[in-house]
Amino acid sequence: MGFDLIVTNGIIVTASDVLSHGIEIGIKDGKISCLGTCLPRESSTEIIDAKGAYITPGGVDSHVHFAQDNSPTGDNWETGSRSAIGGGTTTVLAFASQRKTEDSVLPCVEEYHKRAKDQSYCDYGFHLILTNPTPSIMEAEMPLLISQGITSVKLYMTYEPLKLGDSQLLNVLMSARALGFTTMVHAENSDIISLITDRLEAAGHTDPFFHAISRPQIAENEATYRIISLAELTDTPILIVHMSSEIAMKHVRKAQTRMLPIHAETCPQYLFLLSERLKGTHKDKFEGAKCVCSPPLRHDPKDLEAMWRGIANGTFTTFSSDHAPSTYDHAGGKKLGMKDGVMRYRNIPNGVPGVETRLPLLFSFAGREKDSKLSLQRFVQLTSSDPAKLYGLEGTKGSIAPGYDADLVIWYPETEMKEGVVIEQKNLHHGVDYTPYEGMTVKNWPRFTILRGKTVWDRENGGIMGKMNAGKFLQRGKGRIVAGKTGQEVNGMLTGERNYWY
Ligand code: DUC
Ligand code: ZN
Ligand code: ZN
Repeated sequence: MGFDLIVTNGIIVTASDVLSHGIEIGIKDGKISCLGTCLPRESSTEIIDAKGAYITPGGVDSHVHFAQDNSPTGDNWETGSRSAIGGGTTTVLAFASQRKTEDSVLPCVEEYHKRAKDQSYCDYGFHLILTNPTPSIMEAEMPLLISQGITSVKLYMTYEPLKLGDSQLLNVLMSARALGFTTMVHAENSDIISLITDRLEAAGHTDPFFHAISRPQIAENEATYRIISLAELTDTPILIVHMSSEIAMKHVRKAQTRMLPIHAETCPQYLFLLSERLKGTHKDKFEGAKCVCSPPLRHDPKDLEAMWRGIANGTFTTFSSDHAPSTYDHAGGKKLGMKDGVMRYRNIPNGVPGVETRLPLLFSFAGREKDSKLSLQRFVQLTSSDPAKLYGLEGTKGSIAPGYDADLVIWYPETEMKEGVVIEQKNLHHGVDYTPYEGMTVKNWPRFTILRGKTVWDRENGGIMGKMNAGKFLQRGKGRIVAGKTGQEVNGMLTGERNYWY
């Protein structure tokens, strides 16, 4: 039994360990078959020398938007997934988005499958965005989707075409508890945002900077507390996506201390970018549109520091890109927010690209040095192993261990990366025409990305090596709770009180 590939001379990092230098990875039929020393070679065995560098599991980006109807100028599956592998991500979880007018989700799921089929460079799955959770969808269609490997939903508390009211949220949470799907929530208070937006508009404050003014931290704070309360009441695990504010994050931390199964995600933009970026440049004030995303970029470096604390101390379970691509210089992209020379932030499509830069940005701050912001193991947890567990990919994705898919990132040894890498749009592989991280230096970049034992990214020899149809749809199992557990009593209720009605 020979190996197809042996990766030698590296330092393997998993969610729990940094192994000794030189443990080899033996790969057969796309899977890791063993870790060991002096693995037997055959003439047909390919050898990759990691040159003493770190090897981490292929990235699992559990929050990307590709080929969605509401961002037609950004990435399709070809460009989005190509960008993923160029930055070390081997699995993406994207969205199939139900329209409010649809009373079945099956056609929309089928449509999103079609968009991705044979178009992806990396493995992929779908979350379902539920905007009209009718009883028949929840009772008949959700079990079917779960059996087909779509085991998570995203709910919105804001955005008119997407948002659910509290009673709808409660009903979906109760279904989630009964059926075992994972629930992601976009938590911002819709009415606060609408009120401020209308008043800003009336006062003529419509340029991109006012996007941040229209969605203050208190809107995230209130919605976060509310959804945690609804999840506590219904005893349902949730993950609050793209968190940006310390005041909101503290509710998560407090819930976790009580062992409630409340998870949270943050994204690169909330660790690195501030609202001043929304002011654009001298040359082009509208350029601030490039950084319009929701929740918005916050004002103070202390806000970034707070998110870094959540990264390091375990409050966040996942670190995703929320890659939400809209071309800047396109009438149907970010320029929708500019009409007859007037800037109107409320018409700017929300989102920033980031699927390719996610891993290098965070890896730059991971390490064993005193001033590292997070450990290497924590890097793996956040970017790969914990999203895999939460979204039903445990045992297949997110670790370097026998039986797992051979998805790897091989970084550069520090000796070959003294100057780091400057992030430049011209070197990225997405379909968008900018990166918000232009000019930033990261310490390292994936030298190789390996997907199921095949090299799909070789930075020095041709770059993208994978094929557009190499990525396969991942039929996911039910996710597992990573933080806390179900079965906790509700604050202020009698023991077992919920049993009267639940
Ligand atoms: N916010 C979202 O909720 N979705 C996509 C992009 C964004 O900024
Ligand atoms: Zn969102
Ligand atoms: Zn999103």
